[in-house]
Amino acid sequence: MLKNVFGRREAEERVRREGRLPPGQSLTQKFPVLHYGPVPRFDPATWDFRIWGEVEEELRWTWDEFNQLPKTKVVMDIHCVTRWSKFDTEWEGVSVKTLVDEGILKLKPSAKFTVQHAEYGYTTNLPLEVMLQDNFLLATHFNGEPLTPDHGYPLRAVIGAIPGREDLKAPYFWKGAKWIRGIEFTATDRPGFWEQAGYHNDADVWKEERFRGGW
Ligand SMILES: Nc1nc2c(c(=O)[nH]1)N[C@H]1C(S)=C(S)[C@@H](COP(=O)(O)O)O[C@H]1N2
Ligand SMILES: [Mo]
Repeated sequence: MLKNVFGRREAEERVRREGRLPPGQSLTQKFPVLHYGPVPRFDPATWDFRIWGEVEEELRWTWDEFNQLPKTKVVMDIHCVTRWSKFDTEWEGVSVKTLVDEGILKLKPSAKFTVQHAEYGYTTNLPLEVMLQDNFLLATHFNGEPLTPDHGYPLRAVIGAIPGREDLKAPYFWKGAKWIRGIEFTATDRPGFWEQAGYHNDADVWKEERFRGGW
């Protein structure tokens, strides 16, 4: 693998040259684990995924049903606000855009924003148009393997940057909830867990929108 052939610094120089290293970030070849609170236990008998809010009909899937939805693979670069970035990460899962395009999810015209709801009450918000981008996925697999418990098993949202797709908004990685259990579509914007704690609402990695205010 590349990471064994090149050292961290060389790999970082390469992505910098390629214009893929956002300001203030540094490349990691590890996969840091970052979250608030404990790692939840997964019980397939009681787990469900719910969609509600500004939708024509509410949806609820069991774990079996969720796994029958159309699957998509996306390769992207992920950027944590604590300054690590991980490149060429491969995710497989369900694209919200695909659900809309295939008529599985019917949004009301009043749906303008989204709130991801995860275990233990973690939430994070995104404008609808960002969740419908190609760089947002409800992922079950990372690099070909099911997620590990500490990275969000059985299901997590991921958002990152797709190289060459400067047309897509690329927020920091906290905008992807691990252990996600549902999505609420809303008419007005509702700040999530970190957003209420002072993190920037838009969180654009290229504009370095880390925190609200001047700190
Ligand atoms: N449920 C939940 N999801 C979360 C968080 C959290 O605290 N709780 N932290 C976010 C942050 S800040 C980051 S950087 C990523 C980290 O994902 P990782 O642990 O797989 O690297 O998860 C995000 N999703
Ligand atoms: Mo983060």
